[in-house]
Amino acid sequence: MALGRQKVICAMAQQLLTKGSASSRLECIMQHVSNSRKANTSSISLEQPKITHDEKALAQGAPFPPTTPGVLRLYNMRFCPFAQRTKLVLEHKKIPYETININLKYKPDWFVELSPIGLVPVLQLNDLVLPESTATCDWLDDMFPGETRLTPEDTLRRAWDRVLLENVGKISDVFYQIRRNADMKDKTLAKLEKKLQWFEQILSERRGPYFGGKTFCRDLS
Ligand SMILES: N[C@@H](CCC(=O)N[C@@H](CS)C(=O)NCC(=O)O)C(=O)O
Repeated sequence: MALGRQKVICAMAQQLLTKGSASSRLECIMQHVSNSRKANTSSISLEQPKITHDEKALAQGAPFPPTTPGVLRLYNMRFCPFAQRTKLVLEHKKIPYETININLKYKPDWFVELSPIGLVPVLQLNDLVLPESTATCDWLDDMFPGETRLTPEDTLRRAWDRVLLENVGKISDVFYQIRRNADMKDKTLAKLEKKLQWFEQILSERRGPYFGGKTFCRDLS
């Protein structure tokens, strides 16, 4: 959680440097951080929300869909692999939530205002707004641990999972790098192979069918 929150604060700080007056952005960041401290499991409604994943994406000009107190909301884009991380965790933990699909080419103004880094996924619960897929997954995992826990209790193991996620989780970048610069193909593939060998070695030391070893754990998608 600490790491997740740190990421959010860093992302917000980055935003602070690039947009708006420093003092008003700082106020906004402090508000986000203080709101995230207030949220807890009991503030989430367990009723099935009415707005589902199949709704049309909202674009510029679309009115803001009013929130319902206690209803967890996911701002999503249907083909966004990052938002799918958050969705997978929500589904795995059977947490009721509503989905607002966003047209990312023509974002509604209210989404730009609401989202600290301008990207999906974003989770919203009452006054809490949380961006960044990994931060949302960490937060959900901390809020709803129990049998559906996805990250290890062991803090060092958890830290190592983060190392793997940050390094090997970005494998898709390689395909884009090769597409952008075909001359670098051999060098890029050699780097990828080295990384995969390192990953394989760690996985074999974990002796389990899953990334988490013997138990199911968040994957690297
Ligand atoms: N690091 C972010 C990446 C999220 C991201 O890149 N989302 C894309 C959609 S897949 C987005 O919102 N793009 C809109 C834009 O770039 O303006 C995360 O893991 O949540």
